[in-house]
Amino acid sequence: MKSGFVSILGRTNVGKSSIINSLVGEKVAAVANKTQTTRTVIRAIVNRQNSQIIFIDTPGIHKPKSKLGDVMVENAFGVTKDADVIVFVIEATSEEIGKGDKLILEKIKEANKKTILVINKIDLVDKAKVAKLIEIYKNEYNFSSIIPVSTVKNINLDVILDEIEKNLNEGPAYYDIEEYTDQTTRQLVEETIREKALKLLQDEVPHGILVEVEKMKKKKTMQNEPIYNIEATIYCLRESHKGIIIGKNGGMLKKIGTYAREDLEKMLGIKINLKLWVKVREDWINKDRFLNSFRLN
Ligand SMILES: Nc1nc2c(ncn2[C@@H]2O[C@H](COP(=O)(O)OP(=O)(O)OP(=O)(O)O)[C@@H](O)[C@H]2O)c(=O)[nH]1
Ligand SMILES: [Mg+2]
Repeated sequence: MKSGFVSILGRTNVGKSSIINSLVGEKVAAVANKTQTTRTVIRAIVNRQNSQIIFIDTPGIHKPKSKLGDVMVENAFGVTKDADVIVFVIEATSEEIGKGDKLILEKIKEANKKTILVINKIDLVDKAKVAKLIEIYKNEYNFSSIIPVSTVKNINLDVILDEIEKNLNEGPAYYDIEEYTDQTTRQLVEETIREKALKLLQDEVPHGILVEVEKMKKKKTMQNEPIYNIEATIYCLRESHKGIIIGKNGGMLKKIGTYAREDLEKMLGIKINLKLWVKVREDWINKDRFLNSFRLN
């Protein structure tokens, strides 16, 4: 039996969470075509015949514009220090090694661990471009392997698991076989609501959203069917954002709620009654007292 912790590191929006969701086969982490989608470090578990791989999804590396951003980047590099294997994800569309990737490469060289380079989104470019990127990166570090993949087209994803397994040491199963994440149901609910808000809202509004579940109670309907009554608050940075999140005649909030409910019903296998509120928590992304829960230990 082999096992180990695998940290997924990369710039924001390169597809780290998409890769993890696909490899685990469950929706573990929020995915959106926005920067800074993942805010916290999330564990996701893949059980194979002779191994258990524990993935650590990390917030994307970016130039922080808030205290929250500082914490996110710090956490991403922080957990990578404890990983057995690093999976460094870059985008196939890159022309060369940009600033962000350069910084990550420096940290990888410092860590000097077994590192697999994954070039994601190959569906967007031609083969010659991928070959050129491989050449550029080969000269930078002695990667255990370089794997071009497309997560949306499901190309080469299983190769990532094979390569990780090769690089793991012998070890026990750290998690029960039926577990696939360390997140609580409450966290999954909060992340699902935030993901819908991220997808539906524009500009700076979605980056200042924080979701907190206030109540979660299982009940029976009149027809004796089980139902989850969930109430949550969406916090935002300022009054003007609140109006945008609620939308004309409450339309935007309704949409966020409907999309989140549909996903959660599938995920949790139970009917859900979801109530959402919107409140302002003025500039919380720069206030320490709200950021403590994001800090690791
Ligand atoms: N075309 C294409 N798009 C992809 C692929 N993989 C992921 N995406 C898209 O890329 C966007 C970002 O994906 P995420 O998985 O949220 O990226 P991330 O690296 O986790 O981002 P952060 O959490 O912000 O660091 C989403 O819109 C995905 O659908 C791929 O193989 N091809
Ligand atoms: Mg992510």
